[in-house]
Amino acid sequence: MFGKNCISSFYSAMLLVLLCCAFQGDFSWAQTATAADVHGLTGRYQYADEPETVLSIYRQDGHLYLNAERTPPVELMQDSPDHYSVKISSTKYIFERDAAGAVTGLQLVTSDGSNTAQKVPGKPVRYPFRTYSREEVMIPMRDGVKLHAIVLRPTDTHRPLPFLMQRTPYGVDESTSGYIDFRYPELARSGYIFVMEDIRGRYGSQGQFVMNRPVVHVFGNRTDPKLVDESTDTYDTVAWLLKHVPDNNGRVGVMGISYDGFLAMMAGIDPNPAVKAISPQAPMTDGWMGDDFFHNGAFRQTYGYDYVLGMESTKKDTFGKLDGDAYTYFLKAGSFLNAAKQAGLENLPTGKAFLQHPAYDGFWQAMAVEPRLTQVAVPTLEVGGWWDQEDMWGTQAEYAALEPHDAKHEVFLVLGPWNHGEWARTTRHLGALDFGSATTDYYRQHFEAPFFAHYLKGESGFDLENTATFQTGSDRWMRYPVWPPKQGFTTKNLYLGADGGLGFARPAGGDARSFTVYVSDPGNPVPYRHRPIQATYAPGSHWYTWLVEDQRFVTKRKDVVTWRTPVLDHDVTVTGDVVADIFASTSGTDSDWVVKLIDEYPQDAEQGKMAGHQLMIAEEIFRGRYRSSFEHPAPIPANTVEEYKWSLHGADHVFLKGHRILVQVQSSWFPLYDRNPQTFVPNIMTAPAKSYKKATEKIYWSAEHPSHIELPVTNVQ
Ligand code: PG9
Repeated sequence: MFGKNCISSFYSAMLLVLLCCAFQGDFSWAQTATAADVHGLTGRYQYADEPETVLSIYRQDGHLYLNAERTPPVELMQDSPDHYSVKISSTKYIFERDAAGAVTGLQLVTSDGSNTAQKVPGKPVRYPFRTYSREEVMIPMRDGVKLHAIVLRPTDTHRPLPFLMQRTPYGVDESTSGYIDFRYPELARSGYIFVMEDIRGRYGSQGQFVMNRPVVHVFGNRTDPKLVDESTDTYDTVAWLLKHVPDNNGRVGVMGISYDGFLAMMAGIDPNPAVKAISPQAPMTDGWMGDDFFHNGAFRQTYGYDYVLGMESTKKDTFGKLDGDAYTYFLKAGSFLNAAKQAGLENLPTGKAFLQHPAYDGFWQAMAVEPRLTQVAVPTLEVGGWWDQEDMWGTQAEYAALEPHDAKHEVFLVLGPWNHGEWARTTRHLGALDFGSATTDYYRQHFEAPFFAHYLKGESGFDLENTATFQTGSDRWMRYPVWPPKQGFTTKNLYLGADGGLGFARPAGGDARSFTVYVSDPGNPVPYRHRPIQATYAPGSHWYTWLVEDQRFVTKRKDVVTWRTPVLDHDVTVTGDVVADIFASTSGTDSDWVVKLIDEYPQDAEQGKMAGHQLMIAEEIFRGRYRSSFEHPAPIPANTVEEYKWSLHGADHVFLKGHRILVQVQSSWFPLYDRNPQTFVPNIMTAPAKSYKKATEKIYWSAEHPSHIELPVTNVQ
């Protein structure tokens, strides 16, 4: 989920706290600082590690104000010399001084911790902000159900403006003037009528919520009130807005991240003709194949559990259940059925679906979006992150489905070094990684804002021809005519070999001795991130950065096997889809296979906190029972070598000279993924305790069964 509950970076949290305090009116409870008090306080303050975030303190009419690029002015009230606060929030603002009394920094203290921005030379910046009028409306759909929406119009112009709409299951009440300035700084400055709508059955909207509601209407049929879906609800909303909101220019853009990204794509399927641009960002696209709920058939147990309880227990979000370590909780529960029963999840619609539809049957197929993408109806900007912990699949899958139909050249793709939705924030970091500049701001300023300005207002300045990626390792923006790029790239096989070696030479040995063996024990599964594992969206949860976590926390386990190249004597650039092609046997009759392609940083001090870091570049799980068919699982013949081939997703990464490339294989990723009992049972969700058995796993690297990773490379001979 991307939204109010998941602001992960300290800076964003700070700014959000500030935002909540802006425009609250009466500050009479605290004192106003005098001119003498504020001497030396005004100016600019910058965080050393996030220099793009500048706090500006200025004085006006005897009052002291703070503002930042995303934070409309908020008055600072003096509590004591150098100690300030704002109304409502408990955040404290403490000015720091050196021995001579000169102000050196501004410390912000929240319940999450504190951080100091250093005072830097320069006059305070007065960022421009619009204010918006705010109207709540109930919009009738074709079946009579009314959807709740908030319409925010800039108050400084009556010029006809386009609509920019976001539809969401996460509630729109927080959509105030200040929120728009905070959340969409570039778009807010550009000028749109923002519309935020609660989807059917959520928050202020009437009707029944259906998780990822499948498309059911007959294309082109505008009237049948029985056949409603998110596409028809968007169509009807747009028709109403055009008629009822004055001073609009007749054009509508729809954007959103994740669930809202799924909804943005729905706006482009059999669209209202006024929809002129959509941007599905990390869109949930196929919840079984590779997005939120399953990956290649392996069930995302903690995510499914937390998300469905959070979304289907009530009409409003109730995230953050489950105290303690999720690893212990799910291990103790045994099967998912037991865990679901403990929480009452087995009676919620999607909880029931998990239990009754473990395979890729009609239930999940009806929800999948790609089969609907058989034409490009609207200019589309797809956006995704290399380390998206929730919907990595959706962006790349939607682009792949749309691109072959892009005769008019209206499908665009941007992929960057981000977790789920991070591009909406201002940061140059992800976990311990530092990309040297705020790639998020670059994306919004160079791609997102110009895209909408071009298609909704006819402005020039959108110069993205096809696709752009932020290439990690080299840390630079690249542009390609198509993703994955074809020209200049060759797919090379990176073979697993003897003694944990990894290289581009095909192995020559026989099966009898050319394998690596480990025991996978469902009683002691491999954790997917370091423990304790908090509930997905709980405060302080490490969910947001687990894909960039240093893999050394599991490398020494006997059930995680590693292959390594020698230290690279030149850069190796991987650009495109990374595919695992693994030959393996199991002593059981079912098994999971996890393959991780890792960049191992050198162990030298120059690397700072990245020294020795094992960074996953591409990684994915495959549930063995689905090797021949996702619809009809079948047991694996015990102790027989089988081939498993699956995508680890796209990457654009330079393994730098001095680094090593690693491949790790393991058979569990717990508790994000439920445990495979390793004995074939018809439904793993209800697997009896006795079916969970240790298995001896063999990964082959022989001439006949040469396990390898397909790498699209540019600079390997
Ligand atoms: N990843 C979330 C989600 C989307 C669609 C279905 C289920 C979950 C989200 O961030 O909205």
